[in-house]
Amino acid sequence: MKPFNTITTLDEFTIQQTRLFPKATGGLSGILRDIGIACKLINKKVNKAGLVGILGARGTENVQGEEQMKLDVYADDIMIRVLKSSADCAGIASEENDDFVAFDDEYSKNAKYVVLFDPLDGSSNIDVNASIGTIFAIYRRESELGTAVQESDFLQNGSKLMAAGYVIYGSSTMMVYGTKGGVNGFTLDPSIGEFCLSHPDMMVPEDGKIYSVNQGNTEKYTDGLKNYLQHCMRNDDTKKSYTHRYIGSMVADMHRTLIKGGIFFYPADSANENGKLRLQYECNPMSFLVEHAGGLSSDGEKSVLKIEPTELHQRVPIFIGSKNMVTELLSYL
Ligand code: P6P
Repeated sequence: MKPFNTITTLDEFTIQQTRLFPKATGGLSGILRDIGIACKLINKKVNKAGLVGILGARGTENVQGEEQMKLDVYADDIMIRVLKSSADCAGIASEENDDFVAFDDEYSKNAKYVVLFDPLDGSSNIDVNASIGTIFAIYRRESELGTAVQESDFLQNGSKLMAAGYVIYGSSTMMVYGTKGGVNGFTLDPSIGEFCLSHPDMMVPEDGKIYSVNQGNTEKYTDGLKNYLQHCMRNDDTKKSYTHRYIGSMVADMHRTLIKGGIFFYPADSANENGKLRLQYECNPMSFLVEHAGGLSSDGEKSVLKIEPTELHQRVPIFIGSKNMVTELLSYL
């Protein structure tokens, strides 16, 4: 039995996990370590953005037509540079880049994994100091080892994910990642520069009372969704009372949902027929985490993980969180 004050770092944990799978080669541990390094570098900049003149807009737009913040591009650049020098990543796709990036050196072409990421999600919150985060999704490549990765490597459905997670830059900096073996949380200890296991075996509470949605869009919702929101806001002794919480940063809203339970949703509406959030580097990684922590995700009809991707930056509606709350909402659709 380890003494109570023994810490388990992210590296120790991923290597312990590797030992559980005899055929594992440690490639996944390597990628998670590299993502941890990249996010520690991003964290350094995020924590003092106001001091180093890196706040604010960059005067450019990304493929989504969204204004790029200086920190968005910095985070994207760090993720690409660290993963390009990783022994285990053959290529990446990112919210900030129109197309995927195949790493073309011989070493990378023989790597087994590809990584998709949103380097700094919620970046519109940077200037107001609200929590933001990096979201990542790790797939085993399907194309032949030794060749450059193909677009098909990045269009695999969510049930094929090997691992997925996020780093939240909040009151503390935490990495939460999941594999089919479960979901675990690691808090960055700045005194040793290590992510240390702080939330082992995370499970989404089966029920909750927090609903998280941008209610400003209500008029554009279907009648079913409007009725659900009326249900949430109705306060009488025939039902539990609900609380509305919406940070406007998916990582922050999802981190709260994972820990406290509740439901987060960004539905389609009359202006956005597929909703706003991207399937491959926002909805799939979060759905993978939540479903492996005992929760539910849906696009309104089926698990988000069952959606067959057709484009790198496609958007999908998402309803995700505590099993009972997602089931209740879906009954209104
Ligand atoms: P809205 C941030 O821009 C983001 O991509 C997610 O992090 C967040 O959940 C959503 O958009 C917020 O969108 O339309 O409510 O501002």
